[in-house]
Amino acid sequence: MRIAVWGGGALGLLWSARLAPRTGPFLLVTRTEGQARQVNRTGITLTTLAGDRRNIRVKARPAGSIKEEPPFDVILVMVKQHHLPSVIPLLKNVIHPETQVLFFQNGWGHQQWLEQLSSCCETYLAVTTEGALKNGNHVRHTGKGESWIGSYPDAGKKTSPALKALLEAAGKDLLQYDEDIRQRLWGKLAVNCVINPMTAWYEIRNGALLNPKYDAEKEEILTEVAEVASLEGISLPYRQMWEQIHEVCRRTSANLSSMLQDVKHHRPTEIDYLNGAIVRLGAKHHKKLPVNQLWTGRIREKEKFML
Ligand code: KPL
Repeated sequence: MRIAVWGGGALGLLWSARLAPRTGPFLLVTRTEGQARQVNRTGITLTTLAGDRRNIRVKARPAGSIKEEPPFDVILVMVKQHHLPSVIPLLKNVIHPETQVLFFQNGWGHQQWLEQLSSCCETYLAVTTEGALKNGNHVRHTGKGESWIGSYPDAGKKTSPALKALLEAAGKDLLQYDEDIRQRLWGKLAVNCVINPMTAWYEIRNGALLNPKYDAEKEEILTEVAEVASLEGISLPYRQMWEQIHEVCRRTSANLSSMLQDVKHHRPTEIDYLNGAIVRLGAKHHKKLPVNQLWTGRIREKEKFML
């Protein structure tokens, strides 16, 4: 089984370090030539949750050099949503009809790419709650989470042998199959729509959101997200989601959310795929969502100021 992780960010490095020793031929596809060179020279350093430091040898190549290749059997796409338009044409060069392509993006909006690709390979949505921080080719596993995949857009598809092999190699601690991945995606979306913009705007760690002074704002965002979810045929029980958001804040209390990290590093954020996407979905149903509109505007302002 030829397997690739596409994307050398925190998640891509974490998964490469954990998967490469468990699978057959493995390749990490990076955006830059410099990162591929460094990974090939020194490997990936992983600091585990327990604090152990390990060095894992992994083969890497820059995306631009992946042209004429034997196709991969499994590809885990771990780039941010806004990089997908440039990655999809490259992916098309290295897949065959049975290639299993797993998309690990945050938020809402990448489904369009899966719908487009699903005629040439087998596509899956992935949802992960793992936390990781990257510094060069060193990745620190900062939060124990879970990762789930489910086929999309063809929800009822049978698991293929290549996917079964991946699930076996990864083991349940790394990856599980979910028949109802849309529900799980919405659950994560709701969590991110509350935690990410609020932590980025106030520049606070996830745990600080447990302070009751933020309750009213969390509640306003969540109410609108649950409303749109219901219009999309997804039930997000309010109490359960409220608990889940607080559970994530507790579990990742010392972490900086990915949006706060983006703001601090002057990178574009994922606001358009989180609260921005909620506003767009609301508009599709002729529903105005002033709170999510407000948070989208706040983060766009912050981006403009920081970029
Ligand atoms: O997924 C996350 C993110 O930062 O994007 C959470 C769950 C908020 C953890 O930081």
